[in-house]
Amino acid sequence: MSEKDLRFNSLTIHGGQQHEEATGAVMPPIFQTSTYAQSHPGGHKGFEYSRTQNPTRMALENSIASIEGAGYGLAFGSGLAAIDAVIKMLEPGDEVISTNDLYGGTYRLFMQIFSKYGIKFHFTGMAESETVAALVNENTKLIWVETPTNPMMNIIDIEAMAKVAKDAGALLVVDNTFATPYLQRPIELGADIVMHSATKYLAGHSDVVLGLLAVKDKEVADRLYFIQNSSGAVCGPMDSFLTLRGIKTLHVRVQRHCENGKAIAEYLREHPQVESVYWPGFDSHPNHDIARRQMKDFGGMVSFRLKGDKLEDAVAVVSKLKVFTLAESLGGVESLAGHPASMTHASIPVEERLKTGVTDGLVRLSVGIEDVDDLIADLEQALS
Ligand code: P1T
Repeated sequence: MSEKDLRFNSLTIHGGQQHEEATGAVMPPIFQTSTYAQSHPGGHKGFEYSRTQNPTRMALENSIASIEGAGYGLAFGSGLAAIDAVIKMLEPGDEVISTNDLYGGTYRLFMQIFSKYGIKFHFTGMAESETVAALVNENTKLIWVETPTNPMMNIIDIEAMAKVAKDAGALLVVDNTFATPYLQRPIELGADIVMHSATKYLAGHSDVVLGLLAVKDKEVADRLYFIQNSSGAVCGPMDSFLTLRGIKTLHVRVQRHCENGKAIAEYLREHPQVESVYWPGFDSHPNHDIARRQMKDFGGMVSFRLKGDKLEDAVAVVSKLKVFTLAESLGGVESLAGHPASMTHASIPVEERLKTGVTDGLVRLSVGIEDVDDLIADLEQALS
């Protein structure tokens, strides 16, 4: 059976993988080597130096290409390193249109690093594609989408954005960290590049920091391979191995994250201390119909705002949680809680974050795969 006949749950395990030739090892060995012997200059077996290629990293790169339905995969030392490589394809004077609700570190990279080099960033809500189309000009080279967004769970129509990007002659990049390819496959919807903080659901166990790109076309992939090798922000073989191992259970984990996320969102919606809950599965969530169309389910990320919207109340709730850990990050098997305004989104200027709804009383939950009754009991005691 060829790989193209395999369904998603089989691709997470087998996609792009081969048993190791020398021993038949089912998992790729952790090739902990910086370099490779040559019989004469240029006489090598396809590997010269581990910044350029490493067999364990390559197994991971083949896996992400396979599960995203892309032609090519690239792995980096962090999600931000992957984003950094994408923006390095641009030149001074080029412009990017980005969602205004996005991970604070992405915003910081755009505004505090790349703005200095003459790249211009426009930030806008992307609920409607007309808003984005109105910002297009002859310098627009890239459209940056995160969906669902971090932390407001806004849903952006990937197909509609692909059309705007195509009309503009720009590339569409989708940060698929929150959804994962189990829930959403942006390349099939017209994206050129899919980006992941694999630190999150793909690796899935809060033990790795790593970034991935999945790329549709060879021409774009070659430009990115050149940057990956020239700038050198690659991940090591051990982290590549751990991420590859995580991906093999992605489908079962995310299925449970979704079930638990739904139960928690519904519990919070009924809670008297909670003002609003942001979870794309609610009929009332903005662009819920698009989420229903482009995602298989609604994920395990849930944000909520407390009544009164006070900093001290949000801090008290996240500090009282016991099964949920108060921590940055998301997407691991264990449940985490965060306070975006002071943690993950603190690098966004306050007036900007308030515009997107990241107020002081907002709490973000990464719902893990524990017994959901324990998670609800924990929230109950923290909110009481
Ligand atoms: O942390 P790193 O692997 O470099 O990935 C950055 C990143 C990119 N995109 C999204 C949507 C993200 O959520 C992140 C990292 N986010 C967190 C650490 C967080 O707690 O939101």
